[in-house]
Amino acid sequence: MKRTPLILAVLLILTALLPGCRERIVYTGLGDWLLLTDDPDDGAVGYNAHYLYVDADFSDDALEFKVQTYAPIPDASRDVQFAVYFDTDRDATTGLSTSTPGWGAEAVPNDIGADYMMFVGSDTADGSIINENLVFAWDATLATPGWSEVGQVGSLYQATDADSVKGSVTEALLGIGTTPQIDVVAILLCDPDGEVYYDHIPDLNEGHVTIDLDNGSVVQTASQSAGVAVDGGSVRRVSLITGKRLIEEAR
Ligand SMILES: [Ca+2]
Ligand SMILES: [Ca+2]
Ligand SMILES: [Ca+2]
Repeated sequence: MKRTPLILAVLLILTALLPGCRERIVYTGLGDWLLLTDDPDDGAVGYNAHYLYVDADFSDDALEFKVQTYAPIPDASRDVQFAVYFDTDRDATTGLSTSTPGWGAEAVPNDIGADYMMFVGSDTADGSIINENLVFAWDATLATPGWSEVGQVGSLYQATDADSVKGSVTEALLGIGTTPQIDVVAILLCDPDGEVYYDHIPDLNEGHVTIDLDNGSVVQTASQSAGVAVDGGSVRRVSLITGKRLIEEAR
């Protein structure tokens, strides 16, 4: 039978004729990535965020995230902190938000109320390395509501002189269960020991991305067309874990 090439040709043509049925999927080899946000080159630091992806395989329990930068990061384990925030109940009044007392806009995930956070990197609060590559849940029952560790980040990728950083979190750890949709914002803290630049993805005040876990698709609520909104720069140094100011008072 010689029908196979014909069928393949028809499938190829159909694929080409049916654009826009899904969000753009970028093929990078073995794993396929679903583009969440195209972030402007808005940083004072060369390697600020460009693309935020989630892995396109929604059949398993793991959500893997990748941030791709405009230039290579010298040493990703030291030079960036990659935090992905999850509003799993899609309620901006629960979790870390702009209304949380004592947290500056630099370290708050835009318009969502983040109930969980995946943190890739090391917190450099108090001058020592703590809180490496952990998953946190927001605990409103604490005397001062804050992040409480619930597990570890998987599939870590923190190379030297590479233009991406990756980590994964299980849906079970996020307590997602049968929740069909979650809202997501990421912050890439660039050069925490040097210039310090908080790159919000999407940009500050430009909303969030919704991931539909049932359909394996994403909805961007942010408008990227209004020009570059410059994120909070290095005015203050605030820990992404504690919301507290870092050592700037030392001088
Ligand atoms: Ca950026
Ligand atoms: Ca929430
Ligand atoms: Ca940004």
